[in-house]
Amino acid sequence: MTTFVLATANTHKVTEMTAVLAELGIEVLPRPEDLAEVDETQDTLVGNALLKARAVMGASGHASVADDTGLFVDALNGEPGVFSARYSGEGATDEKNVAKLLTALEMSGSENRSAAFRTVIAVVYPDGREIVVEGVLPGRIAEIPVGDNGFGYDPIFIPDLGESRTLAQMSLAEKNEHSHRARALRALAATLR
Ligand code: ITT
Repeated sequence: MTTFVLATANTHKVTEMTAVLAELGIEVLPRPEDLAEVDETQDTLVGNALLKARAVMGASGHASVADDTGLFVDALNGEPGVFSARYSGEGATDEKNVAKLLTALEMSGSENRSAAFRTVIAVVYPDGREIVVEGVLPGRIAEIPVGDNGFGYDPIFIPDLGESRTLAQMSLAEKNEHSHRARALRALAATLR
C-alpha cells in the first residue's frame, strides 16, 4: 500500500485528505508534531505545495504529500489566490478573510461573482522524485456566508454543480465527492497508477 506523510497543519484539510486518500487506497501518516509551520514564501500554489512537501519529507525521511489551495475571484483579478490564507493581514481568521472578500467584491462594482478554488497537490519522495497535480472547482461567490460545515471560504462559495448550496451547506462526503482537493487527489492517484 502507498503511504505518504501529510504535510498540512490544517486539521480540516487533514480530515478531507485522509478520507479521500483512503478511498483511493492511499494511507497517510500524521505530520511530524515538532516541525514548525513552513513559511509559504512562494507566489504560486505549485511553489508553496512543493516547499511544504519538501520540508516534511526532509523532517520525516518519508514520501510526503502537501496541499496548497487558493480561491481565485475573477472580478478581483484572481485575488485572494495564492494569498488566500493571509488575505485579511496579520491575525487573519476565516471570518475576517470572508468579510474582506465580500467587501472587496462589493467595492469592485462588478456583478461578476464567478470564482474557482484551485488545489495543487505535491508529492516529494526521498530519492528526489516530485509529482505535482491540480484540481479545480469552478463556482461563484455568495452574497452572504451560509452554512456551518467545512472551513475557510466554504460559506461563500457556491460550486457550479447545478444547485445553489454553498460548500459549507454540504456534508463532508458531498464536499469530498466534488471538491478541488478531491479532484487533485484523484489526479494524483491516476498519476501513481
Ligand atoms: P497548510 O498550509 O498547513 O496545508 P493552510 O490553511 O495554510 O494549511 P492554504 O495555504 O492552502 O492552507 O490555505 C489557503 C486559504 O484558503 C486558507 O485561508 C484556507 O482556509 C482556505 N482554504 C483552503 N482550502 C479550502 C477549502 O477547501 N474550502 C474553503 N477554504 C479553503
